[in-house]
Amino acid sequence: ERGFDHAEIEPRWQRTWDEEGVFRIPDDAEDPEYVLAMFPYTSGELHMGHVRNYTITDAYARFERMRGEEVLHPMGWDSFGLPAENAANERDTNPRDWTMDCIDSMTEQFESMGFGYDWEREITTCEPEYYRWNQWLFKRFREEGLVERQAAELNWCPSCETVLADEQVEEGPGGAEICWRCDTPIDHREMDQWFLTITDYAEELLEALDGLEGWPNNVREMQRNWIGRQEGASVAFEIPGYGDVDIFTTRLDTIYGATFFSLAPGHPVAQEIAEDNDAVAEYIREAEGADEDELDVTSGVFTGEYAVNPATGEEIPVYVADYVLTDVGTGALYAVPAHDERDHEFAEAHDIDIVQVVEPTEDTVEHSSTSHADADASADADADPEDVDVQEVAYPEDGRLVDSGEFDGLTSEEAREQFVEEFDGEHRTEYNLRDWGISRQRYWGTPIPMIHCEECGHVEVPDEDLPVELPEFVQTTGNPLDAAEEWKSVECPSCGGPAERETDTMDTFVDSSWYFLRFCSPDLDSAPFDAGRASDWMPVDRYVGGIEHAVMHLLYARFFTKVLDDIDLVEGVREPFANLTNQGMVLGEDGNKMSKSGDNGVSPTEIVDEYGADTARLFIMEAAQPEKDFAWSPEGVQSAHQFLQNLYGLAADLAESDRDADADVDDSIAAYVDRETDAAAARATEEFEDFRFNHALQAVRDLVSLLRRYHERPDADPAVVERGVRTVVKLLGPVAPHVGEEVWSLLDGEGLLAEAEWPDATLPEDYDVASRLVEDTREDVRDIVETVGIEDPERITLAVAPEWKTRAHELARESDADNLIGDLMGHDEIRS
Ligand code: ANZ
Ligand code: ZN
Repeated sequence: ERGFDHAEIEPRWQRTWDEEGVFRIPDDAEDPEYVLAMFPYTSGELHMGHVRNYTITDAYARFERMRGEEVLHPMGWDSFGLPAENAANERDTNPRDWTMDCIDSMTEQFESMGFGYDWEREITTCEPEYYRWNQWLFKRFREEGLVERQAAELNWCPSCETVLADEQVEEGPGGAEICWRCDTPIDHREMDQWFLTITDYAEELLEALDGLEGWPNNVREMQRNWIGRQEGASVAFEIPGYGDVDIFTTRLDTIYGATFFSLAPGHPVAQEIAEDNDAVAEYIREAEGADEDELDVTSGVFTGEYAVNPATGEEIPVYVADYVLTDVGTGALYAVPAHDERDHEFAEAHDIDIVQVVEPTEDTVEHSSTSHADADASADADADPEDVDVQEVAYPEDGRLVDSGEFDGLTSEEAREQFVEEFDGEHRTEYNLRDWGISRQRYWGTPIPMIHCEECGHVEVPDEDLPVELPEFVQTTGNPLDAAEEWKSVECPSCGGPAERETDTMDTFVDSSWYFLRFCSPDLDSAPFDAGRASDWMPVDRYVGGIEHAVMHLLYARFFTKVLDDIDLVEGVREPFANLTNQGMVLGEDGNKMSKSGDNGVSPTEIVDEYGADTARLFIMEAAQPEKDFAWSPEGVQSAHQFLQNLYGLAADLAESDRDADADVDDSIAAYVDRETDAAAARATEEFEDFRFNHALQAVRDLVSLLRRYHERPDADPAVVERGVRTVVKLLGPVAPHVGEEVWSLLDGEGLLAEAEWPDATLPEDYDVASRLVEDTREDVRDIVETVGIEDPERITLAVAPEWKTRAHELARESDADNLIGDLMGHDEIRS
């Protein structure tokens, strides 16, 4: 058998695809299948994680194209960000040149992998043609009231006299936070920053998660937690001399147990008290400089004031305490040490009374984490309220009210409901989600299109002056934009007087919040994207990328999409990504995360040089289903390579053999092989649709071994073998496209394989029983995974497999389809 020379065939087919425009999608396409991988940060180097990510979308895009779909599969560059600035400083170049070099080398690496992108739609976020639309959108958001200027706490280096991004803060001796540049311990300073008020969309962002059925549950859950809705109430407590102060609570049922009252250091009443109270003033000053991460729950100061509990009429002492956050709820709370762990700790430290007002019931004790509820301990044995000693530890669960005046005996839930009216409160929903601060004090990002004028305040840069382009890069200690005196000084667009440009740039997550829309019309210079086309082409049908983006990028992109729909820039697109897949990690041979710095890294370039892109692609896709991690394996790579060589050998053999030579064909075996071919096609198709490429490839491999064995028989029908191999090549085409084209042309296939028609995927009738079994089993596995919560389906499959086999054999005897099922099961999911 002969082999192919990957170094010769791969570049040749890449050129052909390019010349034939195989991956181009015309603007007048109606509703193409939109397949997208999260675009890469321009680090300059492609790693195996990228290769995996992009192989998945490429294979799927090729699959859909062969099925006759028009496919939009674009690529671009997430090219703003701090690493470019750091690299430029280290190498004495500038961020732009460094970034452009990275893009060049990454483009080359992408092409060498055979990824089929519509390069005419390439977008680069650091180009003014792109980022001007960030600026334009910022203004549209501002018109909608979605941009606010708020104070935010920032890292400040007193020696460099500059704000530091979080990434520029390093850990020094003794865990101190120090400046990355000069090692000076950093301060925190409150400074005004630009915010996008994503909280206005909190409710919709949360609610709509239920409808995102094409998303993994864990990502939806992470977003739910991040948004963090809390149902509660607000009630006013009077602080004589200072008026009514609203609190927010999720536990209104505990109001009779409130023994003190706490204000956040930033609460207006705390500030007011501080005016005549030095101790409080001093405490607030210290709290503001402190690091948020080292929160001390017991830190606080008594103000000398008292708040009136509307339930009891009692006066409880008012503290200013660090654990109360200024921008959460109302920034004020009543504290119930008996039923809240933080309040309990604070009360112990400050010698405050602890009064129990909720008692466990049988039900709650059983489920309570504070009691030792063994699975089989009976409820009544443990339900003794005496077991709960709130003087020792807080009892934070629901239960029945005690010591609550006329309301004793109510359940917590009933009390929460009744007390809202009883104490003149209001139902109130709070979210953990905060507004999105987009100001970054650095150079390599989109300039925020604002101007500060002494006379007029914050003035927008007029649309006709967009883009505000970045000035030349200079190396300085602080933000290079602050040093760009000439760039900074402008005429105020409103009064014509001297004014200064905003020198902050935008968080690069702004760039990635709408880039998927730009792909619809990447060169448009009158709007960020063509509204009609975007409305037709969106949402992205298949989005693939890392789980590390579960919250920020994916939430911001959802937020942008909703706003853009609300301001009629698109129509009827409320969600950007219909289906989402988070690919797992590629681990080193040692099972640790593959990294460049560790010594377990495998460079894609080396693998491509040695074995070719198809081998790498095939190995990666066979190793595991997309969501799962897998370890790099030289044997696996070898095996993938050998498989491709064998396939090529078989095809070369066929191409040379005398096709109508023999008449000694055994028709029944030929019919069997034919049927196997159809079955493999049907099965692979289903698995491709399900994103289970490893299963699809297993079916292909099994078919190839059958064909090879059959081909060696004297009674083989060469036409059947050839039909089989043609089918194999088509099924393999999305994953190993170069070898695919080569074999396709050996067999005189018509046109390019990349544009050939996907094989007919109807399962032969007598395969019904077996295929349903396979389906059922998969359902079982999914059910088990869901219920048990085990993350390793492979192990579960192993566990249920014997049972599956028994059932399969029973059914096989009944249906007389024994050998067919046996064969199908030979390539069951048990392997790996
Ligand atoms: C009284 C109370 C009694 C509360 C009790 C809890 C338990 P979670 O933890 O999600 O339930 N809270 C309100 N505003 C706050 C702020 N600005 N900073 C820090 N904490 C604040 O959050 C809701 C609870 O957090 C609220 O309910 C409030 O304490 C506290 F047995 O009110 B609770
Ligand atoms: Zn002005």
